[in-house]
Amino acid sequence: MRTPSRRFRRAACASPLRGSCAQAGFTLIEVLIAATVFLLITLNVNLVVSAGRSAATAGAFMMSIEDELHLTIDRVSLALMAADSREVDGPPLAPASSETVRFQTALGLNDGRVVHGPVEDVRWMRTTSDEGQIQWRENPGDTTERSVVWSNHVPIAFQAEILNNFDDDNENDLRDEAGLAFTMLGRTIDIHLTVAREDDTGHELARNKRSVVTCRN
Ligand SMILES: [Ca+2]
Ligand SMILES: [Ca+2]
Repeated sequence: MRTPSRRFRRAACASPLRGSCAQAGFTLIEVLIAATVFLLITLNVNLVVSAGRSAATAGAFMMSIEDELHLTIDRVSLALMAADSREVDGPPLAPASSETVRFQTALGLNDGRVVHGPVEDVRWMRTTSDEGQIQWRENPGDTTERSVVWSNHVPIAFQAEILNNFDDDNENDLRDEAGLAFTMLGRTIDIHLTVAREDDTGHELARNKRSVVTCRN
């Protein structure tokens, strides 16, 4: 009586697609090698897919930080661009800086006199021990006050800056600047902004941007 193994080998020899009968069939070692190779390929594919997913997630997270940073600094810049430079209060000359600016917009002339809009301000407000939000306010402190939050993820200090040591730690020509920092020279206002958020693993990612605007009046 033929064993199943012998029948398999004979069938393999009979196949026109096979080479010599000496090459037909698989030894246990060949099967083990094939299984090991298959396992290694599967593991590598899983690693590549996993790494790809992580990179895509990290990229999307970083993009959301960049979006918040650009949107916020654009809003601050547009608000200050319309300000009357003679009615801007708060920003000092560099290397000092402020985290608040108060201003009024010049609406136009009436009988040769400049007509101003309501008082507005942009300020950093602490929400946790080391983080805060950026608020725009109209008629601040008044019963008619209106306010809008432009960002919720602004750290207490600009990236890599150490507060209250009277040093420019991050070498950007500002000393002890906050996560939102204003300076002013003539009609030009310099804005520095950092946005920082923690990802799912608790790792903090931060981006910063500088914008220089010139008041129209
Ligand atoms: Ca600095
Ligand atoms: Ca410092």
